[in-house]
Amino acid sequence: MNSHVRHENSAADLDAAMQIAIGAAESARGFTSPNPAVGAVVLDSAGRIAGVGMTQPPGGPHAEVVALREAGDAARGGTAVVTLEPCNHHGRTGPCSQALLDAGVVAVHYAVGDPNPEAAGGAETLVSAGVEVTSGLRAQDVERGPLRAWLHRQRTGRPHVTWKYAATLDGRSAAADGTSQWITGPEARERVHADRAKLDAIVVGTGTVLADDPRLTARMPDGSLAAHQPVRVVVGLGDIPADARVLDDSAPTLLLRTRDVDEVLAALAEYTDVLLEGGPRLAGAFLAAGRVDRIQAYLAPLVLGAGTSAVTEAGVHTIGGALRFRHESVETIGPDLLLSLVPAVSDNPDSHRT
Ligand code: AOF
Ligand code: ZN
Repeated sequence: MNSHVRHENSAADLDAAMQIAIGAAESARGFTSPNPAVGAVVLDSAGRIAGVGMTQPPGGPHAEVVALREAGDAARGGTAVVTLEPCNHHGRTGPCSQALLDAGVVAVHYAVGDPNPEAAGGAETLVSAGVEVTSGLRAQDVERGPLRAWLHRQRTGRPHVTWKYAATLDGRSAAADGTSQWITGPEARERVHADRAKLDAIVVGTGTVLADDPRLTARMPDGSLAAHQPVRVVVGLGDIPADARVLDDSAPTLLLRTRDVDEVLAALAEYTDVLLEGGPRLAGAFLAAGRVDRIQAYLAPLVLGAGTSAVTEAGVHTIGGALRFRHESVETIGPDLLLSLVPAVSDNPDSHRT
């Protein structure tokens, strides 16, 4: 290692760099599947930002390599801040651990270890070469944020399922006459479209297609299509009309003639980040099967007093059997609330959940 005294990055500088890396990773979500969306920042030897990178589409360079290229010679004696442990394998690209060593980086701070056994080991390689390595910086933000679905799939082998719905204060997703448009305000709708543009697949039941004729595309505020469109998936035994909007050519569409939740997930095994958008029966089936990994509940300050519930038939018959969730975050979005919830760990031994 260099014997001269080098600039020591403060904890605040590293934290700021990690926040930039997380932002970079977020911007790549939707474009990297099946690879994780990773972000990287390279600081020069004086602690200034010299390069920022994010994972490129499969076959393209990893985040670290993009950031190192931008930094060029400024990486020598510098520091890399990365959301995921640098890979150690010759996959579609060379090992990032080696790229960091070749560039002369002397410190690496990453948030989350790589659970993929093929790619893991980057930290060890770097330490063996005399690089200062730490892990855990903003790990929770990364685990809940850009790497959430990918980590879930690495752990379980299944896509990560978010059930998203909008409902009134009394839990209705449609009025008595079936009308359901504009429960939430324009701010929430914009958020939904921005989130859609980062997904791999959106799932709905045939009933929703018949009732609402949704497009299920990710659109920009001006109505144009976002750069990335998730695959649209329609689940159910019933037919949908040939002129349903979900069958237009703005995004690919998959028709799954089943009602079994695990058959749906098996058919979607190549996807990582999946959104379940309704309707109430499909949501109930996923909830009953314990296959909802996160809920995004948009609560609008309206009362209908009648109309369709957001969920029907979730397999619960008594209060003791209620499916319980805890909130990860609560946001206000215009006039609405967005609750992000995850399954509460159950202490009920009869529960299907663990
Ligand atoms: C990193 N930086 O930006 C990403 C990493 O098929 P490959 O060669 O592209 O490798 C994919 C694996 O590499 C992936 O499963 C994960 O373990 C790691 N992804 N690693 O150092 C990155 N995207
Ligand atoms: Zn890599």
